[in-house]
Amino acid sequence: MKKPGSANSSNELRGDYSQARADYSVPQDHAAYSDAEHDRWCRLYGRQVGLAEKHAARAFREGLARLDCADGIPDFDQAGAILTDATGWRIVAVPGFIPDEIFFDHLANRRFPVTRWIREEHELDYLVEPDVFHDFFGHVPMLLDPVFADFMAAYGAAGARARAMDAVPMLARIYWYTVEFGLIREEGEIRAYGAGIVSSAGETVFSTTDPDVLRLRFDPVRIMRTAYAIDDFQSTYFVIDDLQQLITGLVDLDFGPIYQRYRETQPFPADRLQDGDAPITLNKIAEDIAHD
Ligand code: HBI
Ligand code: FE
Repeated sequence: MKKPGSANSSNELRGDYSQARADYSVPQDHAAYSDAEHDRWCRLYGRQVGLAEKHAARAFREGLARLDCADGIPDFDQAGAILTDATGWRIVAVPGFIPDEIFFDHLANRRFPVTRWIREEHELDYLVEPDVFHDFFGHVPMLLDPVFADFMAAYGAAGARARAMDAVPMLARIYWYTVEFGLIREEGEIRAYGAGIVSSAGETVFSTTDPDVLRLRFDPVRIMRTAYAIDDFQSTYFVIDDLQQLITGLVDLDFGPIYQRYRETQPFPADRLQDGDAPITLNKIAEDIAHD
């Protein structure tokens, strides 16, 4: 996926923006996908669903199962009806990365923009921009969870203030370290709920099992002050105790004073501890279970 908040002239982007409406939505044109494209989806799906069984959060696995989309690139209207039934969200097709203010507005109104095109055969393991596999497989299952669905809408609604205060990069780090690369403690294990993780084979295993990567307790201010890499596995992940923490930790937080205080400061590099950090180790989690 693309770095949130990054400047982009549309000619660098690979989707077809020529037919897009003012809100950047386009028809999905489901009938236009080739057999080869559906087949590519099926192979990506098959690989990731197996890894998700082991390493993804329960909400993700349950949402994915309900979407019933193993057999080809999903029809957004059909799958969207399941989503709307669950949490009132809708899917809108987009050509790819869209401007911040349009993206925020869609989320605030419970519309999730899903890129319509699928990656090429040589990109099965990695691509920089979001495609339909990342956007749909990665993001839509979590939107079937009512708590997560509310959090995402609140995130979108927070966009206007971040823009007015010139602090979009700080808000974008929240998205990055939760929606894209979030980890959760569940049944004594570290599991993934972030779309950037669950749509990547390598990072699903790395983020949940690497003994050395930094895993920090969820801390909104620490997150807003932490830089991130868009072209490699993350070197720090933030771990929530349950999805409700996204509401109690973020939706009830007054971001204005935090933006004011830190928006001019240099973010922390992602690959090292800061004073006061208490990293979570996999051993520590195993010990906690032993003592439960
Ligand atoms: N557009 N299609 C798409 N997908 C994104 O994840 C996305 C975007 N535009 C802006 C954006 N993300 C970020 O800037 C915000 O999360 C801050
Ligand atoms: Fe994404």
